[in-house]
Amino acid sequence: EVGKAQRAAAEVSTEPTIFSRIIDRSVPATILYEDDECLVFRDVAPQAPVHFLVIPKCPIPRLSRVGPQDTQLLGHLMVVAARTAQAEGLSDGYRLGESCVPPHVALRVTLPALIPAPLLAVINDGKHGAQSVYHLHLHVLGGRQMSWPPG
Ligand code: DGP
Repeated sequence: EVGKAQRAAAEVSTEPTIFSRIIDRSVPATILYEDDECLVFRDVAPQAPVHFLVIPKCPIPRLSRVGPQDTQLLGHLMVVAARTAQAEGLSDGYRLGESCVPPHVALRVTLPALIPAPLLAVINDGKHGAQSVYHLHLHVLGGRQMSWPPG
């Protein structure tokens, strides 16, 4: 669990994240879909042949900060995730919410005994949830067989 714990960051400020800069186009990303409420773009470190993120344009930092006023928005994010998955050709299914494998997991090839198996999660909330970017996001992964349970 070392890698995941290192990658997870505590929520230290309410400053805009890298995702705000993707929304305003000051950081480039491969954008798959956009509307007034959300943005969909490919993950910079894909963990499957298809791996994209669905984010609200309003900067909700994490799932535990949502309230009743966000009910419609959260439903919209899931509908957009499903429609984008269809557009991406994921007709054999996909996973909504799996998180990433730590970057050093590639070392498992050479040091399998020292490096833990990839740790998977669903929507990451906070430090214990191994969240690394504090702008709420859904992961969508597909194009390969997923395993269960996530770690
Ligand atoms: P999480 O661990 O659930 O907070 O995942 C954050 C994801 O965001 C992670 O899979 C990598 C992705 N990511 C981080 N920075 C960037 C970036 O600058 N561009 C893109 N496209 N994705 C990013």
